[in-house]
Amino acid sequence: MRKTMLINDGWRFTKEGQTQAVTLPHTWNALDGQDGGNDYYRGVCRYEREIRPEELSGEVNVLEIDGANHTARVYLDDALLTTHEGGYSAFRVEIPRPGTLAVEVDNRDSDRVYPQKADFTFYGGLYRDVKLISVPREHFELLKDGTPGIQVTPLVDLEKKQATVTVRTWHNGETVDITVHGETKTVQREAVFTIENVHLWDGTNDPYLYTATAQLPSGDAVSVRFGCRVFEFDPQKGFRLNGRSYPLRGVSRHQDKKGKGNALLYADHAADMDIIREIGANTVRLAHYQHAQAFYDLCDENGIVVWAEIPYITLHMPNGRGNTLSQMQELITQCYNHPSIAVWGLSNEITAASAVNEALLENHRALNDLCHRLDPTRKTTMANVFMLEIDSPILQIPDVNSYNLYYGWYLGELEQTDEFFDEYHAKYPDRVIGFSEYGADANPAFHSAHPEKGEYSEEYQCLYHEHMLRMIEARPYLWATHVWNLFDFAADGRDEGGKHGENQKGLVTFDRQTRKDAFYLYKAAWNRTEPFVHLCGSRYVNRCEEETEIKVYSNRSEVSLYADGVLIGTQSGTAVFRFRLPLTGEHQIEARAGACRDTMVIRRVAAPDESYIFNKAAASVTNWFDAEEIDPACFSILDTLGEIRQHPQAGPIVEAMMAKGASERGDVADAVKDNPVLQRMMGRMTMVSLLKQSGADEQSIQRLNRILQGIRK
Ligand code: ADA
Repeated sequence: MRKTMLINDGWRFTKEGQTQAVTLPHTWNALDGQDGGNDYYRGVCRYEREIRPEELSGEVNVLEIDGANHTARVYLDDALLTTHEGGYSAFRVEIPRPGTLAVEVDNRDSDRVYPQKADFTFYGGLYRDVKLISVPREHFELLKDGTPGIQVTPLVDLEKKQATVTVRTWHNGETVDITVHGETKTVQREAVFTIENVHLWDGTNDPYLYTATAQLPSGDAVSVRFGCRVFEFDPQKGFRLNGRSYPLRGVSRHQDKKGKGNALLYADHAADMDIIREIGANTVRLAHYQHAQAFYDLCDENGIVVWAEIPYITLHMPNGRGNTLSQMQELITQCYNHPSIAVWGLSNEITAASAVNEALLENHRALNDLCHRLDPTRKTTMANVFMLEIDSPILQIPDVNSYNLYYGWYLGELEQTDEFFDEYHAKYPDRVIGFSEYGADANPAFHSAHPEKGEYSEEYQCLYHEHMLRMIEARPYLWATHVWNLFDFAADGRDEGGKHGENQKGLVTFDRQTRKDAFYLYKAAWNRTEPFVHLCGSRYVNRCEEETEIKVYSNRSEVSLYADGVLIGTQSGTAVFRFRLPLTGEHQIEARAGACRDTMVIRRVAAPDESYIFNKAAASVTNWFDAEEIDPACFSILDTLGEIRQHPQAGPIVEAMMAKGASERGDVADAVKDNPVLQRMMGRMTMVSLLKQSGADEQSIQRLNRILQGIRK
């Protein structure tokens, strides 16, 4: 018999000489990792617990630690039992006798353990479950890479409606009884089963799961669920599930939450999955590391197709090669049986801070080969940064490609996303391409009648995503698209958009309490089961425009708008419904679609509500520039950098201005200057948007405009 016991209680936690009692899951960065300043505690802390004789009830007793970020050293009565490098995968070690168990957890800088440079907080701690597994002398393998001891490979023949299920086991006995779908076979290690009239794991429609069980004569048994499905990737038709088109449209998720850090409970995971189901996504990218087994289980149960990855991110470390391979080995070993997983992600934006050189290529080839060796049934992918040239040799390594693009947020205009994919697809029609990240930050406190990037307004986030939704719908060849991110998350180094330490690209706030308006755009496009209607701008109460836009998101095809009980209009369409409404005083607004209702109150005010404006300086630039008379026969800040650059008189003026700005920004600017992709992209931007993004003040923008207006085109 096998006994698995949680030992989350009774721990003593010591940080900098101070000891306190804690219950796992626990992180020491729950608060300082989320409050900005990039100053959260990164050090070595110690967790201790007595292991009592009665807790070691097996002939062999194994400790399982599901997550210790990022390096753990495990001691029993001060003797080192094991060291584990990698903060997001599980590991096990045998506990030979009772005693004092101590786990030293280390989240200091390292030149060999990933991640070290990334836009999220590296919370230190024993932040997942810790267990004791007691087994007889004859038992399934436990130690190697945290293996479940059983591996199930279902291969489906769709025409015959048949699955061939190969079950492999690792154990130290002679024979094993393996049972699948009511049939038991006694074998040494491996058995093959045929399931006729197979019930498919069919995504969100019907995520049917089978169970495979293996038992040894000693009584030790393991049991896993598996699903029978066919995933295909077509460069023209995109993703296919079980032989039919099934575009993967969804979101990314980080594993942290306001006030808790990464120390989540099962209820937190389940609540996140409920939100994924509510928005109607059929895929999730579990970024940027191995997530809790509980979450992959939830994806299996809910039919959510998963992109799983390791934290090989931003910067290639010459000493980190072994760590990328061991993290991938653990990811695949521990997650192989999850039917929801479609791809293994090799790296994320790895060329953001590293050159594409032989060391980088070799590390990716080694990872790619490892994935194929451990799992010939799945594809590999990478999430590439927008600056990576599309003819880069690194794109030839993974089976399918993907890009993270933020045109229309950090740099460039929304339409450049469309152009990027059109160019890529025209040049490489035989390559599978996806859109692994896109998003725009929004703080639900900020609002705007004329949404612009950089405002952090909910309204700009909506416009951004409306564009991306249209862009995606027009390009069915995109195998997967993932919004960055479903939830705001901690990046302690950030300080922007009115919050410290948060990346606010979430469609839902960090505490999961507020669904931003953009959430409902995707819900309208993706959720086919729960009819709803949503009024945008319910937090944008005080408006000073004479006539305002009322926007409604709904998955119904007809929406009616009422103001103060009077019908304003009825519109047919999909997802987005726009109405104009003259504002006089305070108005009760109601949207109706079938039996669904949503209401809000808005009111006319004399002057803009300052509390809605994040960047007051940039807002005044916008106002000035909207009102100014600009002579189109002459150059102005409305022209693109590319157009101005080509003119013999205007060109040198902007070049000199750009060079001055660059010298103030140091090494980042060098990367921009030498990067042809960035240069091309900047060439397509208007001078005013470039200047605003670089933080130029109103006066200097006006000055440049006056100079340019003096030069005829
Ligand atoms: C990168 C990175 C993400 C994310 C994003 C952002 O693309 O892959 O981790 O943080 O930037 O929001 O800037």
